[in-house]
Amino acid sequence: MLNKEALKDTMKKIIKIDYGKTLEKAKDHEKYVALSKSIMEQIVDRWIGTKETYEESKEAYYLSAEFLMGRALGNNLINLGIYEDVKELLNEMNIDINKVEEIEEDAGLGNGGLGRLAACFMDSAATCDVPLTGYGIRYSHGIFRQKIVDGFQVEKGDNWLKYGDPWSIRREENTVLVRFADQIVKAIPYDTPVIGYGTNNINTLRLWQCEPLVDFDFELFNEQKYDEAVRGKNKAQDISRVLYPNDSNDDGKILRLKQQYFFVSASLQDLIRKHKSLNRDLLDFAKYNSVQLNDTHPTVAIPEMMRLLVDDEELSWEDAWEVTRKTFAYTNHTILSEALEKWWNGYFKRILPRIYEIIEKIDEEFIRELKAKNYEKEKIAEMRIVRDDMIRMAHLAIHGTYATNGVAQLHTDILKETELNDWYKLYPERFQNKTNGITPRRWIRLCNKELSSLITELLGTEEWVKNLDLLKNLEKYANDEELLERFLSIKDEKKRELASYIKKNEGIEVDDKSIFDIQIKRLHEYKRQLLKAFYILDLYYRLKENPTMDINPRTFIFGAKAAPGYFRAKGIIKFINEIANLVNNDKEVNEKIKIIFVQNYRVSYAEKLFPAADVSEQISTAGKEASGTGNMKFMLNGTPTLGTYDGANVEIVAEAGEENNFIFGLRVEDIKEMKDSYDPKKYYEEIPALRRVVDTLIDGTFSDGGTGMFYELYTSLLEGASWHTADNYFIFADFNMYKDAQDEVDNAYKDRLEWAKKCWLNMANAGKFSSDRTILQYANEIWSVDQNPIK
Ligand code: B1N
Repeated sequence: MLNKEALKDTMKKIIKIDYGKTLEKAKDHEKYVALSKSIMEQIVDRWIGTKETYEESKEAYYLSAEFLMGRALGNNLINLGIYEDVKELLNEMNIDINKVEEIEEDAGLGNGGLGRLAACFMDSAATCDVPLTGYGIRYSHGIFRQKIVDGFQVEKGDNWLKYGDPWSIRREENTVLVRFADQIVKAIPYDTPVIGYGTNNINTLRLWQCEPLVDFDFELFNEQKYDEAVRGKNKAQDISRVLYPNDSNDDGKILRLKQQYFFVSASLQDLIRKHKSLNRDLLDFAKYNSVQLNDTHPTVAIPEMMRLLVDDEELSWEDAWEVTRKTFAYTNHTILSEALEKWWNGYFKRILPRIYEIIEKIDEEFIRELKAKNYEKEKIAEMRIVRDDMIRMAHLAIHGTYATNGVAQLHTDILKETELNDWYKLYPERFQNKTNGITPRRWIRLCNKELSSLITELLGTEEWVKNLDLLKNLEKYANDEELLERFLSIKDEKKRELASYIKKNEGIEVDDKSIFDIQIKRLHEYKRQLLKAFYILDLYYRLKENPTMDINPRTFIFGAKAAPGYFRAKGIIKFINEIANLVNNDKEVNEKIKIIFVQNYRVSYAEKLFPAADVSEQISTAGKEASGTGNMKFMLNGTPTLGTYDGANVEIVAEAGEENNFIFGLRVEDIKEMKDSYDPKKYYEEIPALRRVVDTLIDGTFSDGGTGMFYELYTSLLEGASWHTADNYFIFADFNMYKDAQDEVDNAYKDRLEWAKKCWLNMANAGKFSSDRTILQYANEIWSVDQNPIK
């Protein structure tokens, strides 16, 4: 299949042309670039063919401010089915494939789950031959690189392009102009192939880079005003310079608004141009195009589409509205109020005055619609799009689209019954659920080759990588001791690999025989890393009191970035690291427990963590985590969940069985009931163990370096703050139940085979959580696009 000689020759040529040297003298990153470009050469024809085939019928587009792609090389080799061949070839050339893979920088153009979901969707669409193109921003700098210094998070710039970007092609000829009131810029597309697994289809991720119209002002230069001569250039490049590092948090900054409008306008111009070039009527636009809005971040697409159709294409307002509303669909990813985007209309008036006019007109017509339906004044005020000088993007998104979906059943139910209930009553037919998924290619086939081989051996085929429901056939091995031993030895191997990676990166020795208890996700109060921290500290004190306590040795692992401006989240990181410092340096408990906070958690680190996990921590306050997707990655790698009834945990447990997981804590209904009377002080006073660990925030046990972080955390729990009630994520109320569940975990782990069985049954029941299933539901139930395999 793979022509090794040809690949080798191409690599050699590229190293000559690009670096002016021979292969023998090439650096690892040069070999990486040469190999990647050689693969690009091999796929270009199929890429072109896919594009041409797709143009014949309806296509879908995924507009997203974030695509958290991670590394490309290993994944592309796996999807092309040539990983082993290339590994062999490199071996013959005295090159270690692992080294070449490890040199690649992550494309970290996203924050967390929302951005990674977009990346999984791209992989699944390509694999399932679904005509889906991704549109986003080619940030020069992705999510910051995190260092831990003295226990504090320190942010460094991310420079993912330092070795170039061999996986993208700059398409100068498809440049479009984007106009703001104060500036006109060029949007230049960079296309990256999205290679499906086991198919000839190759889809496209098109990311826009912002550049100035004129590079350089020669007149100013000649007047020796050097700074001014490049000022316009810098101002334009600012727009695609850096990803906003907020996850589940809205930062109403003018530059962020410019980013959103920039990529949305460029993408829609691109679509309209293509539609017209195929000689299609604009009134038929929605017949050929369906555009998914990934959260509200690209919602300015709705008024921008109106502007393009009415002002530029001279459609009537009514026709344009009809086309627009039939084109877009909206996915909601959160109900946290601080994450719901609201823009001050002053920004719009200043930067995008025509867009603001259009939004006002949409709002006026909406009010008319509600009045005609006899809505009361107050209800109208609550639902309208512009209120108190703020534009509420979720309202615009629901009103201006034909479908709104949540990302897990529980989340969708909460949207319909509570958060968006008014909207559900107004447009019941628009609401849908699309439970998230993850791609099995990256999240097991690539990152856990050992377990993948075992599965393939048992099933006698690799089909499961494309049809994850086949894993169900593995259930019958759940009592096969010999098989479970093989599973456990793979887990052990992955744990040893992780341990040595941790040793190298964090400089800490971990016991690879201990339970690896892992919580990896963005740092946020609602995700309750603090609950786990309190539990560990309590366990530490119990061990000190009772050194012979019989527990399995455990390594508690955290990985999390905090938004740079999120003071409390940073305080929690410092607190965890203070506990780690105490515990890890105490010889008395060292054989039993250890705490690792891995630095710079990201996609490529995740690929090492998920396969090595014994316990998956999914402990958010019920009702707050829309779905979660890390929970699915653990499950697929055979790891039981220790979690609350929240997000997709509910569905995970329904598939894998409650008896194979550890579910605890308050449920959505419980919280609803006790919300108004909740008094965390009562728990604090009545549970001495809780009080003891909470008090360490203020009693001098630990130091926050004089930042006031710990005191602030303490008061947020016991007193609340101007914007929230005390302990508003119910950590105290769940503390004892979490502790009990943790004890159960410890107990269950003692029986190795019983434990392995739980792991196995989780893996065997993970089929539902393939993003192939999710993407086909979007294709069938929202976009109405057909799978379209190329010849
Ligand atoms: O989206 C994921 C879900 O699995 C998670 O539960 C959810 O928290 C996450 C503003 C967000 N919701 N909202 C965001 C990201 C960036 C930003 O600037 C909000 N991320 C989620 C996938 O559905």
